[in-house]
Amino acid sequence: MNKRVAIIGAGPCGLSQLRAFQQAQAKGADIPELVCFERQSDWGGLWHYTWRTGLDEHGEPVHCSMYRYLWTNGPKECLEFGDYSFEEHFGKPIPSFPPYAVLNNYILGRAEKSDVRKYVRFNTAVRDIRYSEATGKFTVRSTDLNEQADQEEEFDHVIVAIGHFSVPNVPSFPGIDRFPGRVLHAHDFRDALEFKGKRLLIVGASYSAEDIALQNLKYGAASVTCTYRTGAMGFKWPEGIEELPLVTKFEGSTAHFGDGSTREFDAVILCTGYKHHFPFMEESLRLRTHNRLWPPGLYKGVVWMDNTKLSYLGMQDQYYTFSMFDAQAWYVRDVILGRIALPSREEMDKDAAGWQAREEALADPIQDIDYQTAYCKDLSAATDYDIDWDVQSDNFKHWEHHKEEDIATYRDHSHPSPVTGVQAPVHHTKWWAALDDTLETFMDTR
Ligand code: FAD
Ligand code: NA7
Repeated sequence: MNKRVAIIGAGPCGLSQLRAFQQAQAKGADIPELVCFERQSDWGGLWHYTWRTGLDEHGEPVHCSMYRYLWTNGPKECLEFGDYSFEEHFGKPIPSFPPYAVLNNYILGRAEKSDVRKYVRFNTAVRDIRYSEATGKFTVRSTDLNEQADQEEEFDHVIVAIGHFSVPNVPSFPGIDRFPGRVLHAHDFRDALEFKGKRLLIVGASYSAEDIALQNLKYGAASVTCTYRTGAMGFKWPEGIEELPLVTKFEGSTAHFGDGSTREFDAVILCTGYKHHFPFMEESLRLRTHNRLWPPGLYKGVVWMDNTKLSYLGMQDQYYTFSMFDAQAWYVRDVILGRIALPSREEMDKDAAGWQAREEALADPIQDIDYQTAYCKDLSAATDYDIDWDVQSDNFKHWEHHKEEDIATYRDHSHPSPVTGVQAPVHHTKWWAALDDTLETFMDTR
């Protein structure tokens, strides 16, 4: 096959795409030439932790939004790869909620086993992607960051896999410019010990707010106040965490809230989400969406309907992660290999409109989970990707229930693997008491 495919990003989505092609090749298929562009010096995407914030060693924006002491916020059995179990990787069943170092090790384990590193150009940032109607090809301009040398190349297909939790959404509030303590976005949060003994204000009411609030209290913050715009998270919080309506203004270190109350703070963390940001895409190819389960413009949630040689992976709000990325990557692979024939534009629009209408009617997290499960099943039914989505879905529902019961203990539960069927062992230490986030301590190999 003399086609060339550009994959932008070697995070979990990009690695799913490389594995999808490699798996087809191992089964005898002729695959296109693959070039995976990765701006960082190593793979793993967000799971490649760095202490850096702001700009990196090359002056590029730091991609990492991970922080120390991050234990996965959903059961690992909900993100397990269908073709590579945790048990295969670690040689034994492991507990359901590992810290980020363990997850990164697992992600990279499959990538290394499938020998796809040879396709990745590290320290290479994509700057510009344009499509030519005349040639039917994309021109991709990239910069080798070590050499500061630009290169332009042509590709038949482009797959954008750069994630959407890296470019912070940063609102402002009256008086915040004169707040005397530290103000940062979750993207720049690295170590809860910085806030030990401090009175912390957290803006936002979603996953980052929930986890950063809990972990700061766990590591010794004096108090944590979360302030919400639309609705409170409403969990049964441990003593030391409270929720208030949205902050209206700051006067020095005093914050005023929508209900008229005031509090003094030492630091503010904006857990206000991220932007889908594709500055290198020509305008007509650029996905525009907020964080939602059905981003517009994508057939089957991946294929850019205005130009089906372009795909985006992992652009949805995510209950499912790695297994959904796999289902997407397998689908895109089979479109490129000509195994899946795309229907007419009219039919694609109709299919996407149906999913969007269903998304807009969703009323609670359990319905969200059923919706994303149905989406994953729809994708994988078209390819040879295989996993028990019903086990993953049940795990999500139990997890939601455990969170409602007690937000501080949901990580102490265990869940069954959708690949091996084995129930995970209960961890040797309760999450609240587990302060060391290393792989060695988690695996108990010290
Ligand atoms: P990313 O992981 O963001 O990888 C994108 C890659 O693209 C990066 O390596 C980046 O360097 C590269 N890139 C970007 N721009 C360019 C460019 N111009 N040129 C070349 N390369 C480029 N998911 C879970 O399942 N469980 C969790 O517990 C969990 N916790 C999370 C905690 C945080 C703080 C965040 C932010 C996310 C979390 N997630 C979690 C969700 C996360 O989105 C996925 O797990 C996963 O990392 C998404 O993979 P991705 O490949 O789409 O994007
Ligand atoms: P999300 O899930 O996109 O949530 C963003 C939150 O930020 C959400 O609660 C928003 O409130 C809130 N937000 C956004 N803008 C504002 C303003 N202007 N004022 C107040 N609050 C605001 O992002 P997260 O970072 O929590 O999670 C992303 C991923 O990181 C996730 O997959 C995790 O696993 C880790 P709203 O509810 O819309 O009123």
